[in-house]
Order: sequence, then structure tokens, then C-alpha cells
Amino acid sequence: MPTQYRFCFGPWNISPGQDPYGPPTRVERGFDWKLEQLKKHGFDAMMFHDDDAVPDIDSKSWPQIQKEAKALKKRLDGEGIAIEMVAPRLWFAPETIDGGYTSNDPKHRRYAIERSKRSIDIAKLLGTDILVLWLAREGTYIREAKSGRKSVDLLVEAIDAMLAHDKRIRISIEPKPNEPMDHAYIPTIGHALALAHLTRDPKRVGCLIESAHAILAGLDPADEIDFACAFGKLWSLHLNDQNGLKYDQDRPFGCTNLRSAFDQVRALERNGYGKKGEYVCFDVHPFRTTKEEHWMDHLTNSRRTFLGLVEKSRSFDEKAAAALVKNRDYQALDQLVIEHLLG
Ligand code: XUL
Ligand code: MN
Repeated sequence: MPTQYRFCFGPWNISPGQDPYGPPTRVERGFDWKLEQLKKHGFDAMMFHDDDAVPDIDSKSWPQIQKEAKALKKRLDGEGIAIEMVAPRLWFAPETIDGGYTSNDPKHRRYAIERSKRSIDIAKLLGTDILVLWLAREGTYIREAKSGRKSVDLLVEAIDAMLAHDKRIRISIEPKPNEPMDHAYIPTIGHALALAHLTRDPKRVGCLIESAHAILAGLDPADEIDFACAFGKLWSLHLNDQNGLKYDQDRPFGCTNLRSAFDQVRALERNGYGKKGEYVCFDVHPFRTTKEEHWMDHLTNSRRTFLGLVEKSRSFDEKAAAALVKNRDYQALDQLVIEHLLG
């Protein structure tokens, strides 16, 4: 049976256009409007940072957080929208200035672990068993500032604390090689899955692949997908695109390299991604120039491109391709792919 894909994005993906050099170019909209857009455009699920679900989380008591999380769950249930994952935002608070789990300050490491446990409690209330860890500041600006060896131990210690906190939670590590750090400690899927094997329950530690993050690591996102799936560990996905080794661009899926997008879709198809209920999430942002009336186009276009490439993947002449592989005629194979994509 062909997979019926289900689609997801986060509230941060309807962003107002600020960058480090200039202010927003669209008036920031509230959560209600974003949820309305998600529904109106036929997406199935939303992903949340802990403070997307419960704003100003650090200033609130647990009973208050619980009340707001339950209200959010009721509301999304009423709208028929699933919650895909929760991710602790461990890069904004003053306590995470030098990293969360790998901070040199033990008080700050405790903060990061406590906040992660709280995110797990929120995930439970929201009905998802996936906690995503984008390890934003777990790295260094200069390498002498931290010990790489100690940092691995600290990451394992933190993940172990999370696994012990809730027997059902699954942790999806989202690797990224740089930005905001010069060098991150967990830059690739290989690193994430190796780290999983040092934890107390490797079965519950998997990964999330973001196309742009793989490209920033100089890797082919389709290979990262195949690698993660070989371990049965691809539990979530952030499709987007990236124009080379620059800042993290979060461009619409297929925007820069349509052929790479085709290869990613093909990898997802051959591994049956989505058949166990996994969602296809787009971690994309609108171009800064986008007008308010076009504010959802980066998301709907990414889905349209994805579905177009699913068709391209299913109609690819696999027999002809196999014959060319057998004959080691990769020149003709290359052209077969190009002409298939040209249509
Ligand atoms: C950062 C990134 C994040 C994570 C969620 O580059 O991709 O949005 O996906 O914390
Ligand atoms: Mn992401």
C-alpha cells in the first residue's frame, strides 16, 4: 500500500521576517491565527517548543503549566489537529548562554535537565511520546572552552535523566553541525545514533533529520535518511532546503536542489517512512520579502513539491534504471533522472 503522507509544521514557521540585520516585515500574528491557517490549508499536525505550548514557561508554576497544556490539548483535539512533538527551547534563557546539558556551570546544567523533564511532562499531557532535542548550544565558540569527552558524558547523563523520568518518552535528536555554535558536539545522524547507544535505553533514543542541517554538514540528506532508517530510528523529519554552506536558510522544500529533494522522497518511500504514523514536517520560513497575503505559500508550496515528487518517485522507471546500473551506464542513468524530473 502506498503511504498516505500526513503533514505538519510549527508555529515558528509562520515567521514575520526579521533577520539579524533588520526588523520584521510582517505584523506578528498570534497562535489562534496560526492554528486557523494550519487548519484552513489542510495540515494534519502541529509541532511545539515547550514555550510555544505554554508561553513564558519559566515564570509559571507547574499547576499553571498543566492547566494551559490541558487546555491546548482539548482545543487541538476539538479541531482534529494532532501534536507531533514537543522540544525544550534550550537556547533562549540566560541559563543556557554557555549551552544546556554541556554548560560549564553545574547550576545551568541542572536548569537544562529540569526544563527538559518539564517538556516531557507537557508532551505527555499533549498526547505525544516524542521529545525532540535540537542541541542548539551544545558545542563551543572556541574548542578550548569545554572538554569534548566530558561533553559526551554530560549529554548521556542528561538523556539518561530524561529516559528515567518517563518510561514511555522517546527522544529524537535533531543534529546540526553549526549555528548558533561554531562547532556542535552532535553534528550528524551518525553522532546522534552513536550517542543513543551510550544511554540507558538505546531503543528509546532516535533522531530527526532536517535536510538543511545535513547539507550544512556536507552530507546528502537522502543518505542520512537511509542511514537512520537502517536502524529503525527516523521518528521525525524536517524537510526544507539550503543553498550551500551558509547560515541556516530553511528554504522551501526542493527550492534549491530539486534532484536532491527527489532523492530524499525516494529514500522516504523505499523505507516506508510515514507508515508507522510519522509525520512529514516542513521546517521552512518565508522569504523576508513575502507579503502578508502570501504568508502560507512556503508551507503549501513545500507540500505541493513533496507530493509532486512522490508521484515522480512512484512513476520512475525503476526497471530501466536497474538495467542501466547493471550495465554500469551511469551517464544514461543520470539523464534518465533529469528527463524524468523535466517531465
Ligand atoms: C533549528 C531548528 C529548530 C528545531 C526545533 O535549526 O531546526 O527549529 O527544529 O527546535
Ligand atoms: Mn528543524
